[in-house]
Amino acid sequence: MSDCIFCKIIKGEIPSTNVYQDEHVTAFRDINPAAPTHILIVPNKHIESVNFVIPDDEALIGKLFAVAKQLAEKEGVSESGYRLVVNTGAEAGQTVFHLHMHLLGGRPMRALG
Ligand code: DGP
Repeated sequence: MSDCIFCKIIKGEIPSTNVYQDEHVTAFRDINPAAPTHILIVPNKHIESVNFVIPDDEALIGKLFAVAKQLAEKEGVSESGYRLVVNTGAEAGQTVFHLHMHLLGGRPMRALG
C-alpha cells in the first residue's frame, strides 16, 4: 500500500536497520526498542492485521515464526527466552496497520496483564 510505512521500509524507500529479507518476509529493528533485542518481522504482502489474514496467507504467517526462531538464535536469546507479540487493533496497541510480529528479548519480561 503506497502510504504504508512498513511497505516503504520493505521496498527500501525509507531507511531501516534490516536484519532479514527474502521474497516473502522482511525483519528490521524497531525504531523505539522496548528491549535489548526488538525486531519487527513483517510479511512483504500488505496485510492490515490478523483480522485480514486469509487461508492463502497461512504459509506466509507460518514463515514469520520460522524467521523469528532463526533471528532469536542469531540474537542469542533462544536459550534465555523471548516474546513474540502481534498487536491487533487499536485497543491492543496496534499503531502500524501492516501486520507485524515483535520479537522481544534480552531482558526479563513481566507477566501479561
Ligand atoms: P505496534 O504498536 O504493534 O503497531 O508496533 C509498531 C512498532 O513499529 C512500534 O514499536 C514502533 C515501530 N515503528 C513505527 N514506525 C517505524 C519506522 O519508521 N521504523 C521502524 N524501524 N520502526 C517503526
